[in-house]
This record gives sequence, structure tokens and C-alpha cells, in this order.
Amino acid sequence: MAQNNSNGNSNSLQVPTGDNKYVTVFNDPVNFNAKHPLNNSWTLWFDNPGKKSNANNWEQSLKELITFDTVEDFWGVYNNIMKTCDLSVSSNYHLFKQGIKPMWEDSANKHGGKWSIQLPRNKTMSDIDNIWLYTMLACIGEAFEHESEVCGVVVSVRKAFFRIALWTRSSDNRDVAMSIGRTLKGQIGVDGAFEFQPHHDTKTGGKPWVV
Ligand code: MGP
Repeated sequence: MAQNNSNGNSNSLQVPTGDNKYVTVFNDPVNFNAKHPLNNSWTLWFDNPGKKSNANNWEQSLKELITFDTVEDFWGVYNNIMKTCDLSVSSNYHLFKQGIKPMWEDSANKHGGKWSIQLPRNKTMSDIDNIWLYTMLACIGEAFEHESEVCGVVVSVRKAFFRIALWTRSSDNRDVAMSIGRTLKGQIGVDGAFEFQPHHDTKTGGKPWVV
């Protein structure tokens, strides 16, 4: 039976109006007319702030790329954007639920925090595209027990490392945060410790939670 997702959309296949015969990507990989809906709509953002960027002007470098709400459209986007391993240093991709800007200041993020891990660039170059892919799939596939806590994910390209981060809506419930951190770690299967810090602690350097 069809159920409504958080967008109020039906979870059943999306079929063009007036078309009573649907063809999925499994039936015809080119001429399909029905798509598999995601539980949320997701927006992909990109930024590569210059050296002069600071917290006051950082938002100006953010570019909203595209929003999608089906499995097929996710793959359409993923297959047609630059791979993370080819991005220049200081770039970031942000995949956030539609309506949430990938900024600390957004009302969905301002009480939240992030799980993150830094992966040495030289050891991770050949794996980073899959690591980022699995991170996105965990989000859009609703792998998390506390799914509504998830705001979005970020991959950052830096001179010495890649950073994967998952942003949460709140930062005051240790059990909830630890559950999300453990699931993230399990889903993307990388060695090393993920650390959680509230956004407002980033500057003050409070002791992080670790999984
Ligand atoms: P960063 O890219 O999250 O950290 O933020 P990193 O990778 O440790 O630093 P980098 O210098 O190697 O890139 C870098 C800077 O971008 C911050 O110090 C802020 O000036 C700005 N910035 C980043 N974010 C995510 C935000 C944000 O959400 N809001 C605002 N106002 N500025 C931000």
C-alpha cells in the first residue's frame, strides 16, 4: 500500500500523469517513465571559497546545484558531476535535505553538530569517490534509526586530507548522536575514528564524542 513520505508524496512509483502503463528502469534502462521516490528531497550544493573567505562572506561562495527526489534522478546527478577526486583543493560538496542550507546559521543546523573524519589524501585518493557515494546513499536511503536528526552530509577536499561529515539537527543527546555515528561508520566502512562536535563548540574546542 502506498504511504506518504515526509514531503507528503506517495512512496509508490512516480508515473507521468495520463500514462497508465509504467515502465521502470529495470524494464527499459533508456525509455523508462516511472521513477522510485526517495523519502525526502535532497539538494546538492558546491563551494570553493577563496583564500579571502571568512565567516562573514563565506555564504557568497555557496552554489545550489540541483534538487532531486527519486533514485533515478540521484544517479543522473551523480553520474554527471565531477568526481570528488577531481575537485580542486578547498572544494566542498554538500548534500542536504531540501530547505536546509548547509550553514551553521540555518535554523535546522544552529543547535546541531557534526560527525566527521579526516582521511589522509595520499592513502584515500582511490577510495574517496566510493566513500562519498556510500555516505550519500546512507542518507538518501534513510539508513539511520534517528533519520529526522540527519540534516545533510559534506565532503571536503583539503591539501592533506579529505573530510567526510554528517550534520545533525541537535547536539545534546549523546545516545542519539552515538547511534548516528555508529551507523555512519558502519555504512561507509572506513577505518579510523569519527568525532562529533556541536557546531558552536568548533571554535572553543570542547572534547568530542568518538565512535
Ligand atoms: P571549514 O571548511 O568547515 O573548515 O570552514 P576547514 O576545512 O577546517 O578550514 P579550511 O580553511 O581548511 O577550509 C572554513 C571556514 O569557512 C570557516 O572558518 C568559516 O570562515 C567558513 N565557514 C564554513 N562553514 C561551514 C560556515 C558556515 O556554516 N557559516 C559561516 N558563516 N561560515 C562558514
